[in-house]
Parts: sequence; C-alpha cells; structure tokens
Amino acid sequence: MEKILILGAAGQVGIDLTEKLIEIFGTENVIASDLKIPENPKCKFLQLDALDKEAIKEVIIHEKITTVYHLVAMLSATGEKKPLLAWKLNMDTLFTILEFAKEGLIKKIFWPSSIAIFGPTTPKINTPQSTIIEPTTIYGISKYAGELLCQWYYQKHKVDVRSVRYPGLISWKAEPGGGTTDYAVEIFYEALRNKSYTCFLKEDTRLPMMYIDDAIEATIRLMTTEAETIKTRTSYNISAFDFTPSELAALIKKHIPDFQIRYSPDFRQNIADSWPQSIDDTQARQDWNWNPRFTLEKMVSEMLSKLTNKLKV
Ligand code: AKB
Repeated sequence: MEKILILGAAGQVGIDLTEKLIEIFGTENVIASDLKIPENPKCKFLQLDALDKEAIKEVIIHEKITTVYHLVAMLSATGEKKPLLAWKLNMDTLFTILEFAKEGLIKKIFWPSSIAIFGPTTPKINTPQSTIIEPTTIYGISKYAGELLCQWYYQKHKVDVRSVRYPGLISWKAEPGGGTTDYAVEIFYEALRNKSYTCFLKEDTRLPMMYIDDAIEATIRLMTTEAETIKTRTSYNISAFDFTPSELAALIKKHIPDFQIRYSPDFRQNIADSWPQSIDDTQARQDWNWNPRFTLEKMVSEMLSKLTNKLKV
C-alpha cells in the first residue's frame, strides 16, 4: 500500500487532489502539508515549509512515506515580480524531493509542469509534445529546467518521477493565486457576485484550459499506470479545451444574461501572448489512455452551479 505525502496541499490542485487520494487510498494513507493551514483538513495535516529539507525528511522517514505529490510552486505572474524567490522555491524543493528518491527514501514522485514551458517561438496551435521550447518567464524557465531534471534523475538514478504539463486550471473549491490563467476562475466569482468582470487579458487571448476534475483524473491515471508504459520522463502534454475571454463571457451570459465584461490588459498579457493557444496531447492519450471528460460548455455549467451553492448567491 502506498503512503502519500502531498506538498502544497492547500493550493488550487492540492485541495481537490487530496480529496481524491483519500478516496482511493484511505484517510490513514494520505498526509497533507502546506505552509498555510486549510480550514477543514480532510486527513492528517502538517504545517510544512517545502524549503525546510530536514523537516520534510523527518516526516518521510517517520511516516514511512512511499509517494510524494510535490505541488509547491510560485506561478507565472507572481514569479515575474519575485524572480529569485520563484527560482529558489520552484527548483530547490524539486531537487530536495528528487534527492530523497535517489537515496531510496521514497519510491514515486508526482511533480507538475505547465504549458508555461513554451514560449513565443513555439508553434502556437496544437503545440506538439516535442517542439521548440524557449520560455520567457521565470516560472516557465523553472518548469522546463525541472522537467529536464526529472528526466535526468530517471535516466541516471532510476527515480520514478512522473509529470504532466497542466494548462490553465479551472476549479471552484480552491481559487488559484499568482497565475496568468487565473482570470478564468475569477470571472465566475465576479459574474455571480456582481454580474460584471474586468479582465486583465485582451478579449481575443486564446489559451489552453482544463476543468480541475480532468486535471486530477490525469494526475491519478499517470501515477497509477505501470512504470513501463511511461515513455516520457520530462512531462506529458495534456489538453481539454481552449477559449478566449470573450468566448467564455458569451457562455456565461447564456446563464446570466445581464453579465458584462470589460477588458483592461496588464503585464500578464505579455505572458499569455508567449504561450500556446492549443495543445496536442496525442502521446498521453496513446501511452496511458488519457481522455478528458469535461467540454467547455459542461465546465461552465458545473462552475456556475457549484459556485452558486458555495457562495449562496
Ligand atoms: C499560470 O497561469 O501561471 C498557471 C499555469 C498555466 O501554469 N496557471
């Protein structure tokens, strides 16, 4: 039986992933950790700083951890404001976990990469698995360096580390923070609370996105597949749908007819402009049967209904 430690469990992916892992492996086999303490932890929770190598090592040994889901990262927008801290947080914490696996303290690692590894020179439409990769944000650079590190530890030291390149993720339980795709979550809160939203990206900025349930499904599927079927040890492209702010607003308007959107692009526009518009995920589909369930329309209905309930609007 696996014993799991989640680093960054209170973040956007962490909240949903923790619940799913508890469902699959049982409460007694999942330990959640983060710097910030969640309101209602669903399993054993430890307040841990991912940069505190010794504290993490102690937990891994003491709790007999076999698998680490390493979700800690500073995202694209905050990373541009705090580049040194972003690099330190994103790289040092990954090195720590990879080294623990090399030493034999843990058996398996999940570490997410992102579409942010791609840059302005990458083909923008149906971006292939292997292509030109020249990221222009600190976050993207750290994620690509991280991918190569994962591959190096796998090839040199047989470390079983697995990864997907998340697109922008849309969730209702937890709000994202510090990303460029965050508008696609904020818009739902503002539509329900105020019937209006000012978007920090231009109306025609197309980006690849995914509903959180599919992101969790991809993560679990990759982590529970046989090691031999995983041909890519950098990180897999995964894709669900893509849209622009104006297309998303039009779909929201179908549910909330008087919803209004305005546009006031800021520094995040440049970041978004450097990323792909859509992603080719053929390899993930072939290697481990990846297949998203949520269409764009289904995601919009689901977000509005879940958030209506949550916000009591
Ligand atoms: C961000 O916007 O920085 C993230 C990402 C695409 O990895 N959501």
